[in-house]
Amino acid sequence: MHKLPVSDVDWKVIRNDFPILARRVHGHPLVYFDSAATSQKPRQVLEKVRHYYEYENANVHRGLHELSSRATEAYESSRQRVANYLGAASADEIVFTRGTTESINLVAQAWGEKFLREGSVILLTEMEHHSNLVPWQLLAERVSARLRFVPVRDDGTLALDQLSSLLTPEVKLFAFTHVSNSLGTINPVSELCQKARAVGAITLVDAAQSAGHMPIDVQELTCDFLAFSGHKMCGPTGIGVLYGRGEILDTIPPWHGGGEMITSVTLEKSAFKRAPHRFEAGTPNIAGAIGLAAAIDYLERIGRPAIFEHDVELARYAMQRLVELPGMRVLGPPTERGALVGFVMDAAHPHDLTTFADRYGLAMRGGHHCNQPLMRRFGLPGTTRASFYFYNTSEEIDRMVEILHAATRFFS
Ligand code: 7TS
Repeated sequence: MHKLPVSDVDWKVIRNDFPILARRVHGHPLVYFDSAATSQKPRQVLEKVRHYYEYENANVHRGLHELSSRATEAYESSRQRVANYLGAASADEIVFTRGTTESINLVAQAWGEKFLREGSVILLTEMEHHSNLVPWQLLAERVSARLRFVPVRDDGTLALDQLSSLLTPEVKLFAFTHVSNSLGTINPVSELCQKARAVGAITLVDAAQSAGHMPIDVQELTCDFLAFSGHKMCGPTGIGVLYGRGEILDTIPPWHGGGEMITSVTLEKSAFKRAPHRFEAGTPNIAGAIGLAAAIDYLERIGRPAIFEHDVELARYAMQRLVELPGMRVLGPPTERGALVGFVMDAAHPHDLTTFADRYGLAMRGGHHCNQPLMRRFGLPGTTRASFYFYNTSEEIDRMVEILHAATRFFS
């Protein structure tokens, strides 16, 4: 597929692929700065899903008829598409799930209950989204394992100097986010995976905020598991991925029981398919998988290096403009960050600020962003977060700053 050279991407033209961005909200042009929650969807993805339902819809792996074969082929080639996107060794390493949350719960339940025992340690970080915290708390409770956390420094980066004392041989799993959804911090995945491997720990990377934003190669990163959601990368909601390294995935017992995941069933017991099908009980989200593959095609046509470059530039410009505002505190590292900025202003509570901005068509998120322990770590009730994607522009950041100036005047 033709890839545009990094500097030649015409972002203003690409924006036209997103019909929703032409909307007005409360009488103002929409400025959508909430892509970390969910991204908008380009026409190409919407059309692909519609085409599937109009011309190819049937259940997969079941009927011996033309449409069923076509649906099966489309579903399985989407799996291959995801494998290529992640640099996985085989499509068998790709499990379709409902999203990041379900992917992590699969590992916590199916892998965790088989391999963790009383006294095992699960290492996490203080910056994890609740999706990469609560499933481990539940698991720890069930198997009497312990949780341990890599602290976050004041600048929003991980206290990596403490890693050697935290990564002891009792650590069986190290699960951490690639990009923080509140701070924008980009963690050094490859380094963390290597250090974990040195003590025999399995690694899980939460790529919810990175999979659609930057190149990812699971073999280069050397992670064992990696989880992400389609809806944050131009794909539909309700579809996500768990990548699991082949040797490990094959050792995990089934999770949900039902149709599609068995080889034979008697009234007393069943035998199960190999990974990944053993983890996909019941009718899967066929249209979702096809939509996700279309989203990947779309992102790959632009090119992830170009998308990342644009992200970095928007984040840099936002940081530069935001500090002009009185009583402004921006969280997270000053450089090397993902496409989002979380901030607090003396003038108003994050909820009030976000509600004020909404009246002017500016969509941001205010609150704890499913990061309650992290907010507590910074002594904050929450933040206002502006999160960007390649369809956003520096003019929209100017508009945000204008609205925040108006909010400062209004609240004081
Ligand atoms: N992990 C991270 C780092 C996330 O940012 C999110 C969602 C999830 C996991 C969960 O993804 P899901 O698709 O399974 O829900 N983050 C956000 C957010 O920042 N605002 O809304 C959802």
